[in-house]
Amino acid sequence: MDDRVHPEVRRTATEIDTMEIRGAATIADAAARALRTQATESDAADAEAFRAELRTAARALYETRPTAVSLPNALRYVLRGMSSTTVEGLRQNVVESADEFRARLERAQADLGEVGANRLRDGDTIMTHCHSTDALACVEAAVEQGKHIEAVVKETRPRNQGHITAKRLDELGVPVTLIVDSAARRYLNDVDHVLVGADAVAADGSVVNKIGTSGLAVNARDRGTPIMVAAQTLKLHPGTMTGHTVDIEMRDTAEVVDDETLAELGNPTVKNPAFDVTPPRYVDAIVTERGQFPPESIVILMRELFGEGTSEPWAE
Ligand code: RUB
Repeated sequence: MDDRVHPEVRRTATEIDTMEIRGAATIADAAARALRTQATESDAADAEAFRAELRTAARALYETRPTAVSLPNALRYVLRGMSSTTVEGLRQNVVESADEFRARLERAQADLGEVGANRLRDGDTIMTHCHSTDALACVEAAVEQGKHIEAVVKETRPRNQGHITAKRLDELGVPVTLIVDSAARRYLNDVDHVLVGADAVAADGSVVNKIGTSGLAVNARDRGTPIMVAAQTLKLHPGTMTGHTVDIEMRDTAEVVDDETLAELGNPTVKNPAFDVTPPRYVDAIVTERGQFPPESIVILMRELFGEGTSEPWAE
């Protein structure tokens, strides 16, 4: 890594890569915080060197994981704030835009939670997949409204993020039933909503989320269970408006099976995609801080937010 990249930024990049920092919103928040540190600690000699240093740090963060669009959206937001012509001015710009970004993220999640909570009735049971802070914000708001909510939580192999969800729901006082992923269809008759988050939402309303979401959505549609996606506008993917597709991360096969077992099995090929794409026809509502949208009309919100598209965060 370029030695202008501050150790704190390196550490954040490593933690995103190894998934100690994970989940689209949390990754975006950590990236904004890291750029802030890069700015406050920079000893760049002039404004041009400062800008170059920040762009280099942003690229190091960007190159960690490819799917969550909240990451480039965060980097773009912070870098766009750089308008001054002096180092001190630029430093101030980055600090302000990073702080503003992080505050907006927190507020958006709380606002989205209120919108999502309105879809949940007292006594409802939800089914979750993976761990999404946006999805949990909806449950938290519903609980705060005095509604009794229960949850069926899919463990979410191979990394079992469902365990984090189970713990958080327990902290909210929500009774949890934990199931293996392949038991989801059996329990779909017992639930009122499937509630998941998103790493990216494309212009056609497709939802990119943890692998297994699309199969869950197809099964839920078959059973007539509504599918609600909690995704603050930070998850909207501007590039998809101009035809770009979302890159699906392939992770280390050691997450699926260890080397010893693999050898015992005769070394089969192992694939470990981290995310999949749920077509819009399987999604009932995308819940954002700007209200809820049928997936097919999310592009209207995207045009309003991004115009007709954006370039790489460091190219502006
Ligand atoms: C996390 C995941 C989450 C989204 C949304 O995958 O798919 O559903 O990122 O999370 P991973 P949030 O564990 O591989 O990062 O709502 O917190 O942004």
